[in-house]
Amino acid sequence: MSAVPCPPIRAFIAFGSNLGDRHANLLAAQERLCTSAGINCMAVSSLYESQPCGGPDGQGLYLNAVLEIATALAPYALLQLLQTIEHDLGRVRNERWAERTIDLDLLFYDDLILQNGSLTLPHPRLHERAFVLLPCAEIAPTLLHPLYGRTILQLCTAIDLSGTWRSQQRW
Ligand code: A4P
Ligand code: MG
Repeated sequence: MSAVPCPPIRAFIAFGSNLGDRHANLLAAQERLCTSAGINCMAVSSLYESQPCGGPDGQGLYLNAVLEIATALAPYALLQLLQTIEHDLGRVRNERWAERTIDLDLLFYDDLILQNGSLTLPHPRLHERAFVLLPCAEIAPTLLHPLYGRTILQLCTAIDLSGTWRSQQRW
């Protein structure tokens, strides 16, 4: 039996960077993802600036975005690819929510619901984060959260959106 889903799955990836050249980090991650085997890039949000949420004091602002892909990769293969790209772009894992060159989170993999040590789907904190919901709402406002039964736009109305705003920078 093949582990490769067919037809391709619709998935969403969150990008975040608040260390080094944030814009270059996001661009490089997008370039790597969109040229990877088994991935077609379908839509990308604008870039968003955001106040750091959690983690140590004194961190710089984040640059965030969300990318929609169609993928033939299975969920764990996709997670592994994201982590390889993070590593190649200089991601160092130390304190939780510490500043980072690049964070690539898998938000949704179709409507799959999953929870284990290495992968939770949908991403467990996406529904409470303006820096994820605002860019996601730009490209997929009617996407339904499979656990909460609410669209991305509806989730946006339930949280405080201050602290995240559209960046002047373009891709
Ligand atoms: N993991 C489980 N599920 C997933 C998933 N759906 N996508 C596991 C990606 N990874 C997933 O992640 C820790 C572990 O989560 C991984 O080993 C993976 O197997 P990590 O990237 O090593 O560490 P992290 O990102 O610091 O941890 P965590 O808890 O995932 O952090 P979050 O929730 O991603 O938050 N503030 C602003 N303004 N903008 C941001 O982008 N990001 C974070 C990170 C905090 N504050 C932020 C931002
Ligand atoms: Mg992460």
